[in-house]
Amino acid sequence: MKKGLFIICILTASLIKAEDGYDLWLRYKPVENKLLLQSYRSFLKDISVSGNSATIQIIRNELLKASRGMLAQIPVFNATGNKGLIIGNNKKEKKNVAFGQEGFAINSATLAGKPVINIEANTDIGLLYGVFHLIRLIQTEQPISALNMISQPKLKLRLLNHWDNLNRTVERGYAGFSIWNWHTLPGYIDKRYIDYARTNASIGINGTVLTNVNANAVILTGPYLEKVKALADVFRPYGIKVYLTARFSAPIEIGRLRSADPLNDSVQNWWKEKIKEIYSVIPDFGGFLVKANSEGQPGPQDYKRNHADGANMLADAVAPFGGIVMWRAFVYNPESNDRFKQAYEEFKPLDGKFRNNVLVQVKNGPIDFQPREPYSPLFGAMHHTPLMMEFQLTQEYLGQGTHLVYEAPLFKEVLNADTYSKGEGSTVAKVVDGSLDNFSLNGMAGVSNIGNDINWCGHPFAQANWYTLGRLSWDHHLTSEQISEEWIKQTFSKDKKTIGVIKNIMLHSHEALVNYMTPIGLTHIMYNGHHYGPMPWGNTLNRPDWNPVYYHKADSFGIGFDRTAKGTNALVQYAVEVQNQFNDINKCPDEYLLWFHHASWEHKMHSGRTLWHELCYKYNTGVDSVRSFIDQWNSIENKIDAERFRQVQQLLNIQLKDAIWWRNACLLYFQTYSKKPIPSTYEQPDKPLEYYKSIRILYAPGN
Ligand code: GCW
Repeated sequence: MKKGLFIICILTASLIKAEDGYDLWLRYKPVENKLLLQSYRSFLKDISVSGNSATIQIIRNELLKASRGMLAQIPVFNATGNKGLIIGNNKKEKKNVAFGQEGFAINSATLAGKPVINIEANTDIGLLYGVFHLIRLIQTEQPISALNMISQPKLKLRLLNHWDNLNRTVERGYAGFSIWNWHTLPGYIDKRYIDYARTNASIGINGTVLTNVNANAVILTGPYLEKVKALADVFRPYGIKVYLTARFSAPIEIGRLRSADPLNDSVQNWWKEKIKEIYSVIPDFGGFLVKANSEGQPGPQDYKRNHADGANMLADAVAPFGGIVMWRAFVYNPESNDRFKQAYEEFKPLDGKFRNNVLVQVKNGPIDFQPREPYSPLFGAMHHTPLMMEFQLTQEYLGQGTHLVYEAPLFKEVLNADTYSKGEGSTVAKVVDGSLDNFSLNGMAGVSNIGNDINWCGHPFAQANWYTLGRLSWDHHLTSEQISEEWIKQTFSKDKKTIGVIKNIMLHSHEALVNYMTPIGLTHIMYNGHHYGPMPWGNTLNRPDWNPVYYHKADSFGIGFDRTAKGTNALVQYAVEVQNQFNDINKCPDEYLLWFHHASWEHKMHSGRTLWHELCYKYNTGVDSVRSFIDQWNSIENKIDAERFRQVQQLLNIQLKDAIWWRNACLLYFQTYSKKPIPSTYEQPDKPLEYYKSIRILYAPGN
């Protein structure tokens, strides 16, 4: 028996088996460090788990799976004995406030002369999180013999937002069709639903909005609620609540009312009855996410009411059941002279007018998930309303399913930004976690990048962005580097050199993309409609604020959007300290220059180069970075299984072509205004602008 195991270990170590990526970061591969292996084995040999809830059974199964895979050992479960690993609910009358509802403690101790590890929590879900934490320590090969820790999530709502339609297409989805098979639900429970819940629980995600914010009222009808219930039943023991998007005009579309006016009694009653029905089917239903009066979606403004009127109507109806409403601030209309200012203009006057079970959900930047945006000024402006962060995991503007972009640096940049709204140190993170204004209701959402592709996310590295959402919403103090290292060890390799190479690629990937797509604060210059590829010349859509030329404003003088007092004055939406960082064209950080200034082609950048030269430099740096990612990736060929190695290699090659496409198209187009040559030290475009203008991608995914 022992000999057999030994041979298996040798085989797995030398023949890196092909992997399809389905197991994500829960691969449970054999521990390589011998000393640690011994220690893990001794702690996980005898496990005592008390209780018998569905969650406790999940804990047992997970530990069994983890021990089998990583330690080649089957643990003995003994509910009463005080053995190596003791997992137990805090039975004391008084709950331990340090754990809260979802937190846990892990302590190493000695019991009757034997070393033990105790995992303690106030709830079974807390225990599950504790167990996943311990498993993560083992997967990443950290010592566990001297643990003494307490962990509690910094945010209450840690949510995925699926933009999944009922016909299984996914808006801005690049990983296949929706994993929700509405047709076969509720009768058929796809294994994926369980694996989805388990994977989310492993990183602390505790809620999921199942449907697209461009909502379909049909989801609120009886037969569909049965389907939602089936999913909620699967997710519950994993600590995951289900939420839906509410189409504001549902009372008309499925309720036969003539109006959806939030101040109308019959409308209010309709929602009350509907919500009662939902809770009778799903007693722990989380609540609603709403996109209203944005991009053609119905909303309270259709009846001359405001966002608070709309949100509060729904909030009153879900309140008796403990539900919440996440009301999105993603609004803009063509009348404004600057789309940047819209959300603030509509929402700031409503601060303090929302019920206390409403959060306003704000995209990280003022425009729309662009490669780099300054943080949305709303984060410094709403001290009487909890603001929920909305990040986009799906890479709509970040190379979609094709480019390798690790988003943690982007998210951290926003979270660390200082709003100065209550003096220095009023970071966006403190607004979002509620500590700045004392909100116990707080949260972070990520627009999902999950689909039915075998590896869930399309690009093997896109999984890291899902992982990041969970880890950052649990603890936003974690660094991009820590998160990447954890993820790499669990997903690709525990070899030091390999980790170093992959980490280096990941940590530079976002900046590389910014450089080859939208350097120096350029924004929204992508292709119309599907948003893949460059189209800085775009000027044909009816709404000016959908056209790239609206955003870059290139002319013979220069380029960029003047948001100072001489321009649209959007800068006044920030605190004075922040205005001072951006106001002066000579002091404004290079990466935001064209967000706030219309700068001359001759403008002297901090590097000493002119703006035109800097643009050429940045676009070329971006392309060079991708070339270097390819070299780095190739250097670890024998360290990664062939299947995933080749997948990433092929995608990186496409990414390089795309980066060159972006660089050439943008530089040639902007050159028609700058009238300056691309310095001869840089690679020259091999085709004329007309060629780039003629490229059409008719069937891009995700529309
Ligand atoms: O980024 C834009 C997308 C739309 C999306 C919208 C939103 C769901 O292009 O597809 O619609 O944002 O966030 O509501």
